[in-house]
Amino acid sequence: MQAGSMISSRLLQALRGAKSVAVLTGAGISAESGIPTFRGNEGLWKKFKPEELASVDAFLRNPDLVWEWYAYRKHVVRESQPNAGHRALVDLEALIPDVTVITQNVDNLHQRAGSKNVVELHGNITRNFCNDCGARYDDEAIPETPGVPRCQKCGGLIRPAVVWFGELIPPDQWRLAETAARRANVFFSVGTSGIVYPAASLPLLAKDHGAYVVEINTEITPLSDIVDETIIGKAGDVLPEIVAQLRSPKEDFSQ
Ligand code: BV8
Ligand code: ZN
Repeated sequence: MQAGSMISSRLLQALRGAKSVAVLTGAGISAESGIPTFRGNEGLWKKFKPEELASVDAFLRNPDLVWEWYAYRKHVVRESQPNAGHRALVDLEALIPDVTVITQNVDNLHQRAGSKNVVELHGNITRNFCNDCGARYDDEAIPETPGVPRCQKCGGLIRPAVVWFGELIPPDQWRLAETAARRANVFFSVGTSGIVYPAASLPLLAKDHGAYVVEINTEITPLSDIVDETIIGKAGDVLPEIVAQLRSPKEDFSQ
């Protein structure tokens, strides 16, 4: 499909009049950075099921296995770079007064790309804390031991600072996400399968508060039925195209 045609005039019009934009992102926006998605065919969950690894009891049952999985993902994240999709969201901040990125990702790539307002619904893999006393550890401070590292203060298990299944979204982050969704004139859902809640409830919340809701994904998802439009394409292609068309002066059809 010719690139120029994939951005509807309806979306451009909504963006041109927008004071506030919110963008929910999922693993799909980091796929082009080489970070495997969760549920795609090369998905991270392929070998395991989410509850087998990303939950407290999985960690307590087999801390070495869960820690090794996160140590592998930390390595993948460190070796990766933000891509054109992440950078387009930074560019958007210069064109729209208020842009909030609400991410389900834990890979820190929006922050590394330079996005100013990032809401981390599911935490951040580059941070860790002691499961017993809560002491915080950056990756550099983690003792280099085989298997799960132990807290130097109390001997407890150190875990990644991510939100596991069955754990609450940090209340301050959830409040920021809800506020951004409610006030958005345009709400994007980018690279998420729309399966994990409560994150997947945000597009509908935005729509109920009058936002024009647009999904950007390489395939149809459960959210496709409730959004105003779905753009089938890669985030790294579509988002830069939206920014380029927003930057170019409005075609004046009057002549
Ligand atoms: C909660 C952090 C209240 C860790 C993650 C039954 C039992 C127990 C719980 C539940 C249950 N039913 C529902 C629940 C609630 C549960 C849930 O939603 N489960 C789902 C599986 C049904 N949610 C929770 O537990 C949440 N907490 O509800 O608290 C509570 C408290 C106590 C008891 C009950 C409730 C916490 C959820 C957070 C879990 N943590 N991650 C880690 O990363 O290791 S979730 C994990 O999935 C990641 O964060 C990931 O971001 C997220 C969502 O996945 P996606 O990002 O959407 O990625 P996915 O691979 O699925 O899709 C990628 C998409 O991109 C695809 O659509 C693909 O087509 C597209 N794509 C690919 N390439 C591109 C692309 N798009 C554009 N461009 C491309 N290039
Ligand atoms: Zn401790």
